[in-house]
Amino acid sequence: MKLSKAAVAIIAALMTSSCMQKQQPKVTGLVAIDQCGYVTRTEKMAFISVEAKEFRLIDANGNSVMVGNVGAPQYWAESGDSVRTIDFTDINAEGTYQIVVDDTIASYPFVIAAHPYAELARMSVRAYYYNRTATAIDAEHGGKWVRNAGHPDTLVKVHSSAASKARPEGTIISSPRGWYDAGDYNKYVVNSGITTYTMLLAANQMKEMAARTDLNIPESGDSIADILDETLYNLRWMLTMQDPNDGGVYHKLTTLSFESFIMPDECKNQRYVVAKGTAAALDFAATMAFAARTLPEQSASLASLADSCRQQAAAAYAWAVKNPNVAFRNPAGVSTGEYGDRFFGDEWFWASVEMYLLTGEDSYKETALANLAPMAVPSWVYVNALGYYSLALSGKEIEGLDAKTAIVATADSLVAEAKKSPVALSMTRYDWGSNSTVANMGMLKLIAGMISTDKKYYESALDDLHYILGRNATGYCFVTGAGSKPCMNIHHRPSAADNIEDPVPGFLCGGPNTVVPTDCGPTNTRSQYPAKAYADETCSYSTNEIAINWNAPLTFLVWGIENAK
Ligand code: 9MR
Ligand code: 9MR
Repeated sequence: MKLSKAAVAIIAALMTSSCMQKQQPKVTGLVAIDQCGYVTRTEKMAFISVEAKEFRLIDANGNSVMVGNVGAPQYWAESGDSVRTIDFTDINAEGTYQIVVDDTIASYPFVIAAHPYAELARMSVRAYYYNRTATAIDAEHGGKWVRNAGHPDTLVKVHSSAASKARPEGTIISSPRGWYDAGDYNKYVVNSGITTYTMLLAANQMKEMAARTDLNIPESGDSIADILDETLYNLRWMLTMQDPNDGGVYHKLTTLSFESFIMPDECKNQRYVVAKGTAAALDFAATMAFAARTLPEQSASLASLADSCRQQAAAAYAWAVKNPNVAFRNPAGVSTGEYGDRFFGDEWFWASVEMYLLTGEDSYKETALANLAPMAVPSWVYVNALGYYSLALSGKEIEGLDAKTAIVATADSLVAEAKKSPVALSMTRYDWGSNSTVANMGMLKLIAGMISTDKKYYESALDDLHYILGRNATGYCFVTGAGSKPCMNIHHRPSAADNIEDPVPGFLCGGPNTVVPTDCGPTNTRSQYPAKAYADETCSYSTNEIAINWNAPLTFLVWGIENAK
């Protein structure tokens, strides 16, 4: 049959009309990618947990640059999903891309670049600036998240639990500065210890990056690296938490109960320093000893601060020797964060290693050896890894304590675990703050890489970062203000009370866990699968709070990745 000219024209018109056009692939979070991008010349993978056969990688103009097969499904026990791998490692040209699966599903756009995380590296430290207590956040440094100065903490009362002869109950002390711990407005020494140390370690291990990274904070432009300036804001507060009369360290500075969701300058409740404790004293001693040893290398102008750190570290350690078993529990009438810990072997180990590295005195070495235990991924409650880090990176040695071998062996077991995982993840247990567990694992691997130079540690740390930035079971990028679908409704009082839609940027949210499934009310709407048990809701303090000790390993991880090339 011969078609008339008119018929041909009609068919041609139909073919280009929308009803005949192939459907545009739908952009969804179903393709789990690192929403902040991938580093050129590294392994690049995305995961998908729905039925899928073929994928294409398209560039910013929509042109296919790669076609490949989606991998076979593998069961991920913690998420309950069968996960398939999309591997586009071969593509290294810098640019913006999308993954299209079976011509129906498209990922969010993402970049491949030599330095995809440069801004994230800044944001993760700038988050601390936003959590400063006694500083007004101005437009020049804070952008739209302007707020008044929060708690001055110059008229803090000594709580009955902390009373001593020299400082009886009700004594007024001044304990200004420091960061708010988290989404609440209190300041806790135990948690500040690991946080401050981790930030100091990042600044110390990556001095050049620290020196060139302008964070746009009030101190920017002075002679000290911005990341260090930011950290010293908290360290200087910590120094005020020691009772100069006996060297003991108060566990926390807090209201009696949590403030409601109001801006910090609206808070009017009395603040107290509460009970001294062994964990606070040892974490304080360790952090200050590290600061005393390393600050002078950073800047001559920090010599006198380092001297105070040295003296106060020794006094805190001496208090702990006299009070070796004072476990902190919230006293009657105090209901804020507890950070309670009954086992101090790891704190003794860390503090003793730091004191030995600072002073060279044998008694510290002996105490460190007496508290030797297999190293574990660090958290606020278990800190022996920090002693291993310091020793391994110090260039010094302690006979009978092979820190380098221990770190590399621990990293090896984490890498082996990730190799077994369908999503290249070392973590199998989802605790409160699980995202920080992932970040601390990544940090540990990077430190192993600093010691051994084997590239596999860097690659595996990169997988940890990919998980945090969106390659996980929830579809969220777990850092506020980053990626295509970041967490929005963090359990963070200023972010909830400031009438600004976007949360304060740069914060790592806690992440999935099944610890308090009812934090948003008795009806459990969270998944039973730990990797999916996450709620981007303000009420979900157990999955969506932020905390200083969670951001610190994120900073180390992102800085370490950015600095590695
Ligand atoms: O807001 C509090 C948060 O900062 C803590 O991490 C969390 C766990 O201690 O507790 C939150 O406060 C909640 C309290 O524990 C129970 N009642 C609801 C509070 C949050 O609105
Ligand atoms: O990070 C802490 C987590 O390990 C505990 O299980 C939890 C409950 O005690 O508390 C977390 O720390 C919170 C602290 O108590 C108060 N400020 C907010 C912290 C993060 O949620």
